[in-house]
Amino acid sequence: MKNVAILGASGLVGQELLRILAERRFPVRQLKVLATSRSAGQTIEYMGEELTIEEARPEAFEGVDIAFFAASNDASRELAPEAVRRGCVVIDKSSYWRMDPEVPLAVPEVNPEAIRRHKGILASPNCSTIQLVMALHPLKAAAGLRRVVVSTYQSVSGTGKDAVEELRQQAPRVLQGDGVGPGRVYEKPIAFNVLARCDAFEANGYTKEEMKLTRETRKILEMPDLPISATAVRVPVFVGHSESVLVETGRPLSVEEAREALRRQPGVVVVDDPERLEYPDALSAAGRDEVFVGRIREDLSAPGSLWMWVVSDNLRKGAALNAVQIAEFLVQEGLA
Ligand code: 2RA
Repeated sequence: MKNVAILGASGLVGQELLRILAERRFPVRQLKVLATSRSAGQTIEYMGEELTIEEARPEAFEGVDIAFFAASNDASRELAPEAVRRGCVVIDKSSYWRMDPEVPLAVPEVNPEAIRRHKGILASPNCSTIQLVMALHPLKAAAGLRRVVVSTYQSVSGTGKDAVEELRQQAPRVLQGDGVGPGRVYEKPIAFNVLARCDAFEANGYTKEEMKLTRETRKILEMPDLPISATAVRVPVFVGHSESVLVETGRPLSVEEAREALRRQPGVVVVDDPERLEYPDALSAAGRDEVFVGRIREDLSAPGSLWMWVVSDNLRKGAALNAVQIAEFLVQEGLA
């Protein structure tokens, strides 16, 4: 049994963490729910018990075995080392530690060996990266990877609670003919719109989200020079990120070979039957643990390349489930 803490328990991912820990009967002896001072004092329900959110201070991690961080980069920067100093293993959802060479960036079904190298902090990748590498990993094993081009269609829950509320409020106003301007979260209306920006722009014209996909995929697959390029887009969907992926493989891979390789990948479900109009979609993926792959087809413009459509629940496998699976791996291997 483990003493567990969740930093950011009141957020969307924190709430999903509580649900998944209960669903999977993670061996929790004692659970602490922590947050920045703004949420401290609120109560949260876990397994029929009401827990009071404590303010996240270094001493709060005394006696904690595993801490899930689902809060800001600043909180991870300041508190993760303090927690580790107190004997805690930190599984961090924020982006702060992901590219640190001393910190494993882990998807248990893809690079479990990285988890074994942890020195107290482990980083869970960006949601859009996790589903991408879950689909790329089996193709890499089957035929090698030469180049990846990915376009994402990301739900508003990836931005957080306020973004979900913004879409919920804007949609009916648009339907009744009211003009809708920029909201508090997005600089343009999100309802019935498509925004070609996820996170801030970097100097190279790409957004941080697009560069996370590029940098994190290379680290997880241990391919530092993999040619990969991304476009990340926000769409008016509540939960579920979708991705259009073009993969140039090391050797030509037929559609059926690709389907077979994907079917063998734990955590991936192939939904790909054009004759029966079967392909993955966000609404069907919401609430599910798997990464769904379909629309697998040869690229007509470039022999040796394949297209695929990859969909997953960004709050579950994209964040909370991946973090819990890392913790399960740590426990079963005696690493925490
Ligand atoms: C997003 N992947 O969707 C980012 C962070 N969750 O906004």
